[in-house]
Amino acid sequence: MVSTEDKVCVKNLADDCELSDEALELLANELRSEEVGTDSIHALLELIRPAAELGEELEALRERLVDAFAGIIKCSGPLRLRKTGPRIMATVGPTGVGKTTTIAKLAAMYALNRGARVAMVTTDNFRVGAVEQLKTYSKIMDVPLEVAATAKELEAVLAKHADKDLILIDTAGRSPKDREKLEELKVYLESCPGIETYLCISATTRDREMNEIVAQYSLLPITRLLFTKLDESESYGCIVNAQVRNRFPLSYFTTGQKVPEDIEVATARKLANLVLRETEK
Ligand SMILES: Nc1nc2c(ncn2[C@@H]2O[C@H](COP(=O)(O)OP(=O)(O)OP(=O)(O)O)[C@@H](O)[C@H]2O)c(=O)[nH]1
Ligand SMILES: [Mg+2]
Repeated sequence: MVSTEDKVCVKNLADDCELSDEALELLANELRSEEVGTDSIHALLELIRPAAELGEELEALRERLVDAFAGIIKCSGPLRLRKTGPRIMATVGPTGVGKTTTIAKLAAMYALNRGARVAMVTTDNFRVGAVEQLKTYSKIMDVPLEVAATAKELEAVLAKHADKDLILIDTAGRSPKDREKLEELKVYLESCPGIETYLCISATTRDREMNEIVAQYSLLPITRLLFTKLDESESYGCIVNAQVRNRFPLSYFTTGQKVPEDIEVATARKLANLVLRETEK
């Protein structure tokens, strides 16, 4: 026979479960409204479920959820300079996402703020004004700029700047649908060893398009994701989805047009606070 004490205990447990389900459902809704994918929501909530089942309050659970992002989101940290030889990074991505601006921000950050020896390279010699955009930054920052349109030219430029700490390569925007141009870019980037390729995507991109961009650009030797225009985005779930689905670590977030200040190293906590609309503590 079930005792009264047992009945109370079972009832309390059921109440706790209902409360924990309610809290988890509320948090799931917050994530859903930010367009975080079902797969990521599930993974995040599983990490905080034990605390929810112990009856933790909603606010404490939300704080735990911020921490849980670190359990599912992979970030690379900043570009680390090497003791010997230059670190070489290239930005690639769809047109107009902010690749050139990002190169200028990184050049300024490393050359001006950290005193590193930096060179910039652009592949883009065919569009009116494309070289001028970086030339202006090159003059202001006193950082050399080279044009290397072919793999052979790139090889020569990299050899010329072998004494630098950091070489930043800016490529022309390509539509993810333009397979031929992407094939060309692949040959270019793979022609020289040691180039780290950062796929730049605007945070305003919708989930479906983003999947298409990552799928098409995966033809290239992508090593990192870099999200731009966070300041223009209404939601941040697509950043979570892109990282979790593709496993390329997140590198930087850019947050405006100003060079060099509008760039931040991507962290799981920063992303969590953006998604959950919390201010960084
Ligand atoms: N709001 C906002 N604007 C940005 C950001 N990054 C770049 N931009 C702006 O976006 C526009 C395009 O930037 P670019 O750096 O030329 O973009 P791109 O990817 O090099 O473009 P293409 O070379 O034509 O493919 C410029 O007006 C930049 O000022 C950002 O983080 N936030
Ligand atoms: Mg550009």
